[in-house]
Order: sequence, then structure tokens, then C-alpha cells
Amino acid sequence: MTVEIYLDKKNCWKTKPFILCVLLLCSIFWHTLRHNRLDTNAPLFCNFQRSIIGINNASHLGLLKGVTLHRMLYDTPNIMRPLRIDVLTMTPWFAPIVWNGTYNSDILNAQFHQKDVHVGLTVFAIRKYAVFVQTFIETAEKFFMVGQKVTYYIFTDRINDIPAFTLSDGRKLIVLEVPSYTRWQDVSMRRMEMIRDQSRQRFIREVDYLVCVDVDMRFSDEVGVEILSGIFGTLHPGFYSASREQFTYERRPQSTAYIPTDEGDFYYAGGFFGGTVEEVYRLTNFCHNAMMVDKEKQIEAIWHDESYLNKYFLYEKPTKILSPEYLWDNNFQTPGFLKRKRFVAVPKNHNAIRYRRELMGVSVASGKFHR
Ligand code: 48C
Repeated sequence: MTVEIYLDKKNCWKTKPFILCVLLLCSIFWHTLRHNRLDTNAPLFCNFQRSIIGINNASHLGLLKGVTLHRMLYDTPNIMRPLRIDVLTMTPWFAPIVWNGTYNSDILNAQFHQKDVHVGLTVFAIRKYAVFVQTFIETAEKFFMVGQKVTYYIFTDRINDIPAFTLSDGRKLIVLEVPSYTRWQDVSMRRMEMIRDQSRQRFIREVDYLVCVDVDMRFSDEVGVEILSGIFGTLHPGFYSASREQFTYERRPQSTAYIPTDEGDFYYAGGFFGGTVEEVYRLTNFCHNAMMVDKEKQIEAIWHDESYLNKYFLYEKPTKILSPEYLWDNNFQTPGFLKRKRFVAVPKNHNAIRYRRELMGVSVASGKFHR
């Protein structure tokens, strides 16, 4: 038999639960005074904390928006006929791998519309990379989360070089002025720190999800809410068929990004990750702190922020993985299973665009996707 206690507002202070709560608060207060710290591990505190949170959750449930279901017509999912049999669509830890033909955008858009989801797209355009912003935003307007609420966050040291854009309804663009670094490797790596800091300062209040990408790219096909999950990474276009020994992980045990040759699931690209603001905060905070530990020891992981990202995802598995459809470089041969190229590297001469010295008559040839 379960007994539910409903507190009568007027005389609740006379009831036993109220008196118990007061005594509990006094004992915690006294405990704090005596030990001059709040021992949040003390069972007493934990139970108290749980009960308080429990009460909050109970009241919170009443505030949840009602569910309004809309009629939709689509083919019946067929248990005996998987949508794709040519590629892996689920990891051993039950994270879906997103490929063309494995999802219904209408269903997903309806779900995310109901939740009134707001997505932040972060991109860094430091020094000469500012030249990529125009194409990036123009193609994002055509293909990225069309119809959803999107805020572009452009981190740059050249605020005057960022063009003005006319954006579709529900879309905003915010320019964040940040410092540059001399070495392009540092520019790339410090993105983790700046995303972490802005997650705490503003993203947590302004958006629900973050999508963090490279700027020297263009959207060339739909990228929608199918990518959203707690924390997601993207398969690197150069390593989808490689063995774990061939992954270009950091292999020096002295580095915090170290992964031994008998570990590793996939090789994730540094140019496209994301998730809820909370989860992206945890990821970027880990990566930045790991870099700083290495920096103290004069170590820099082989592929910079990408190496630390891969270490994070080894032990904090992504809850969803994007296929190379979401990060492609046409310098690679197109495999048969790649039905769509949604986000593609803009051809560039790395040297010309990364370093200060002006290389006249820049030949447009991009190296492998690696930096
Ligand atoms: O904004 C810059 N400026 C730089 O000088 C060097 C890197 N970057 C940012 O870091 C851009 O957002 C780049 O997309 C990203 C590093 N990624 C690349 O350079 C290639 N996409 C691999």
C-alpha cells in the first residue's frame, strides 16, 4: 500500500514532514559549520539532495508541454528488410551511424519542431580563413537545418571582414571577436577552449544543441536534425575503411591523447562534432585540459584537436555517428556507398591560406583532409 502525503498549504508547518525537513536543514547547517564544508558525499546530504531534487522534478513534470501528435503517412518500417545492408548503421554501443536512406526527415523534423529546438552552429574564421565565411553561410542557409531555429556563431579576429547576410526566418548570426594565434595549429586547437568558455557564458542560455565545424567547407546537400544527439562525431573521410592500427591516433604514451594500437573504434574528424550544450561543454573542457597538460610537457598531439577528440570519444562513446556524407573532401575517390556529399571541403592551398607570407598566384590544390 503506498501512502501519499499531500501538504495542506495553510497548516503544513504543523505537520511531521515539515518539521523533519527543518531538522534536516539544521543538521546539515550544523555539520557544515563544524566541518566548514558541505560534505556532499555524506549519505545524509545525498538523500536530502535527492529528495529536494525529487520534489523539484515532481513540480517540473507539471510544466512539461503537452504532446500534440500529428497524422503522418509513410511506408511501414519492415523488420525483415533493413534500409541499408552495404554499410554499418549501428555501433556495438547502440549508437546509430547516419547514412542516406536510413531515416525519414519528415518524422524527425516533426519531432524536433514539437520540441522547439534551437541549434547553434559554431565556426572559426581566424586570420585569412575569414574568406570562407561567405560561402559557408550562403550554403548553410540553403542546406543546414532548413526550417529550424539556427544561430550562427562566427568566432573571428577580423570582425570587419565578416559580410552582412540576409538570413531566413528563425535564423540569427552572431560574430564573436576572439584573439588569433601565430601558429595555425594553435588556432585550430584553441577552438576547444573558446567553445567551452562560450558554452558556459552564452550557449547554455541561447541554444539547445551545438554543431561545431570547420569553416573552409561548403554545404552541398541537406544536413538536418538527423545529426542531433547527446554527443556526436563524424567518421573521417580518409579512414572509414582503415584498421585501428592504421588510424592516425596519437601513439606516444607520454601524451594525454595517447591511444594504443589495440584500442579504437573509428577515426573521427576534428571538423564536425556536436551535441547538447552540456555534452559539448564536457567534451571541449576535456580536450582543452588534455592539451594544456601536454603543453606543459612540450608535447603537441600529432593531429592537434582532432587527436584529443579521438581520445575523448574512445572512452566517452558518441551517442550518434555521422557518416562521411557529412564531411567529405573531393580529393578522395568517391566510394559506391557514398550516396550524398552534404558538407564538402573547399579546395584551397593550405600554405597560402594558413601562413602570413603572401604566395602569389596561389595554385588551388588541397592536400589530404589532414591539416
Ligand atoms: O580559422 C582558422 N584559421 C587558421 O589560420 C587555421 C585554422 N582555422 C580554423 O580551424 C578554421 O575554422 C579551419 O576550418 C579549422 C582547421 N581545419 C582546417 O584547417 C582544415 N579544414 C583541415
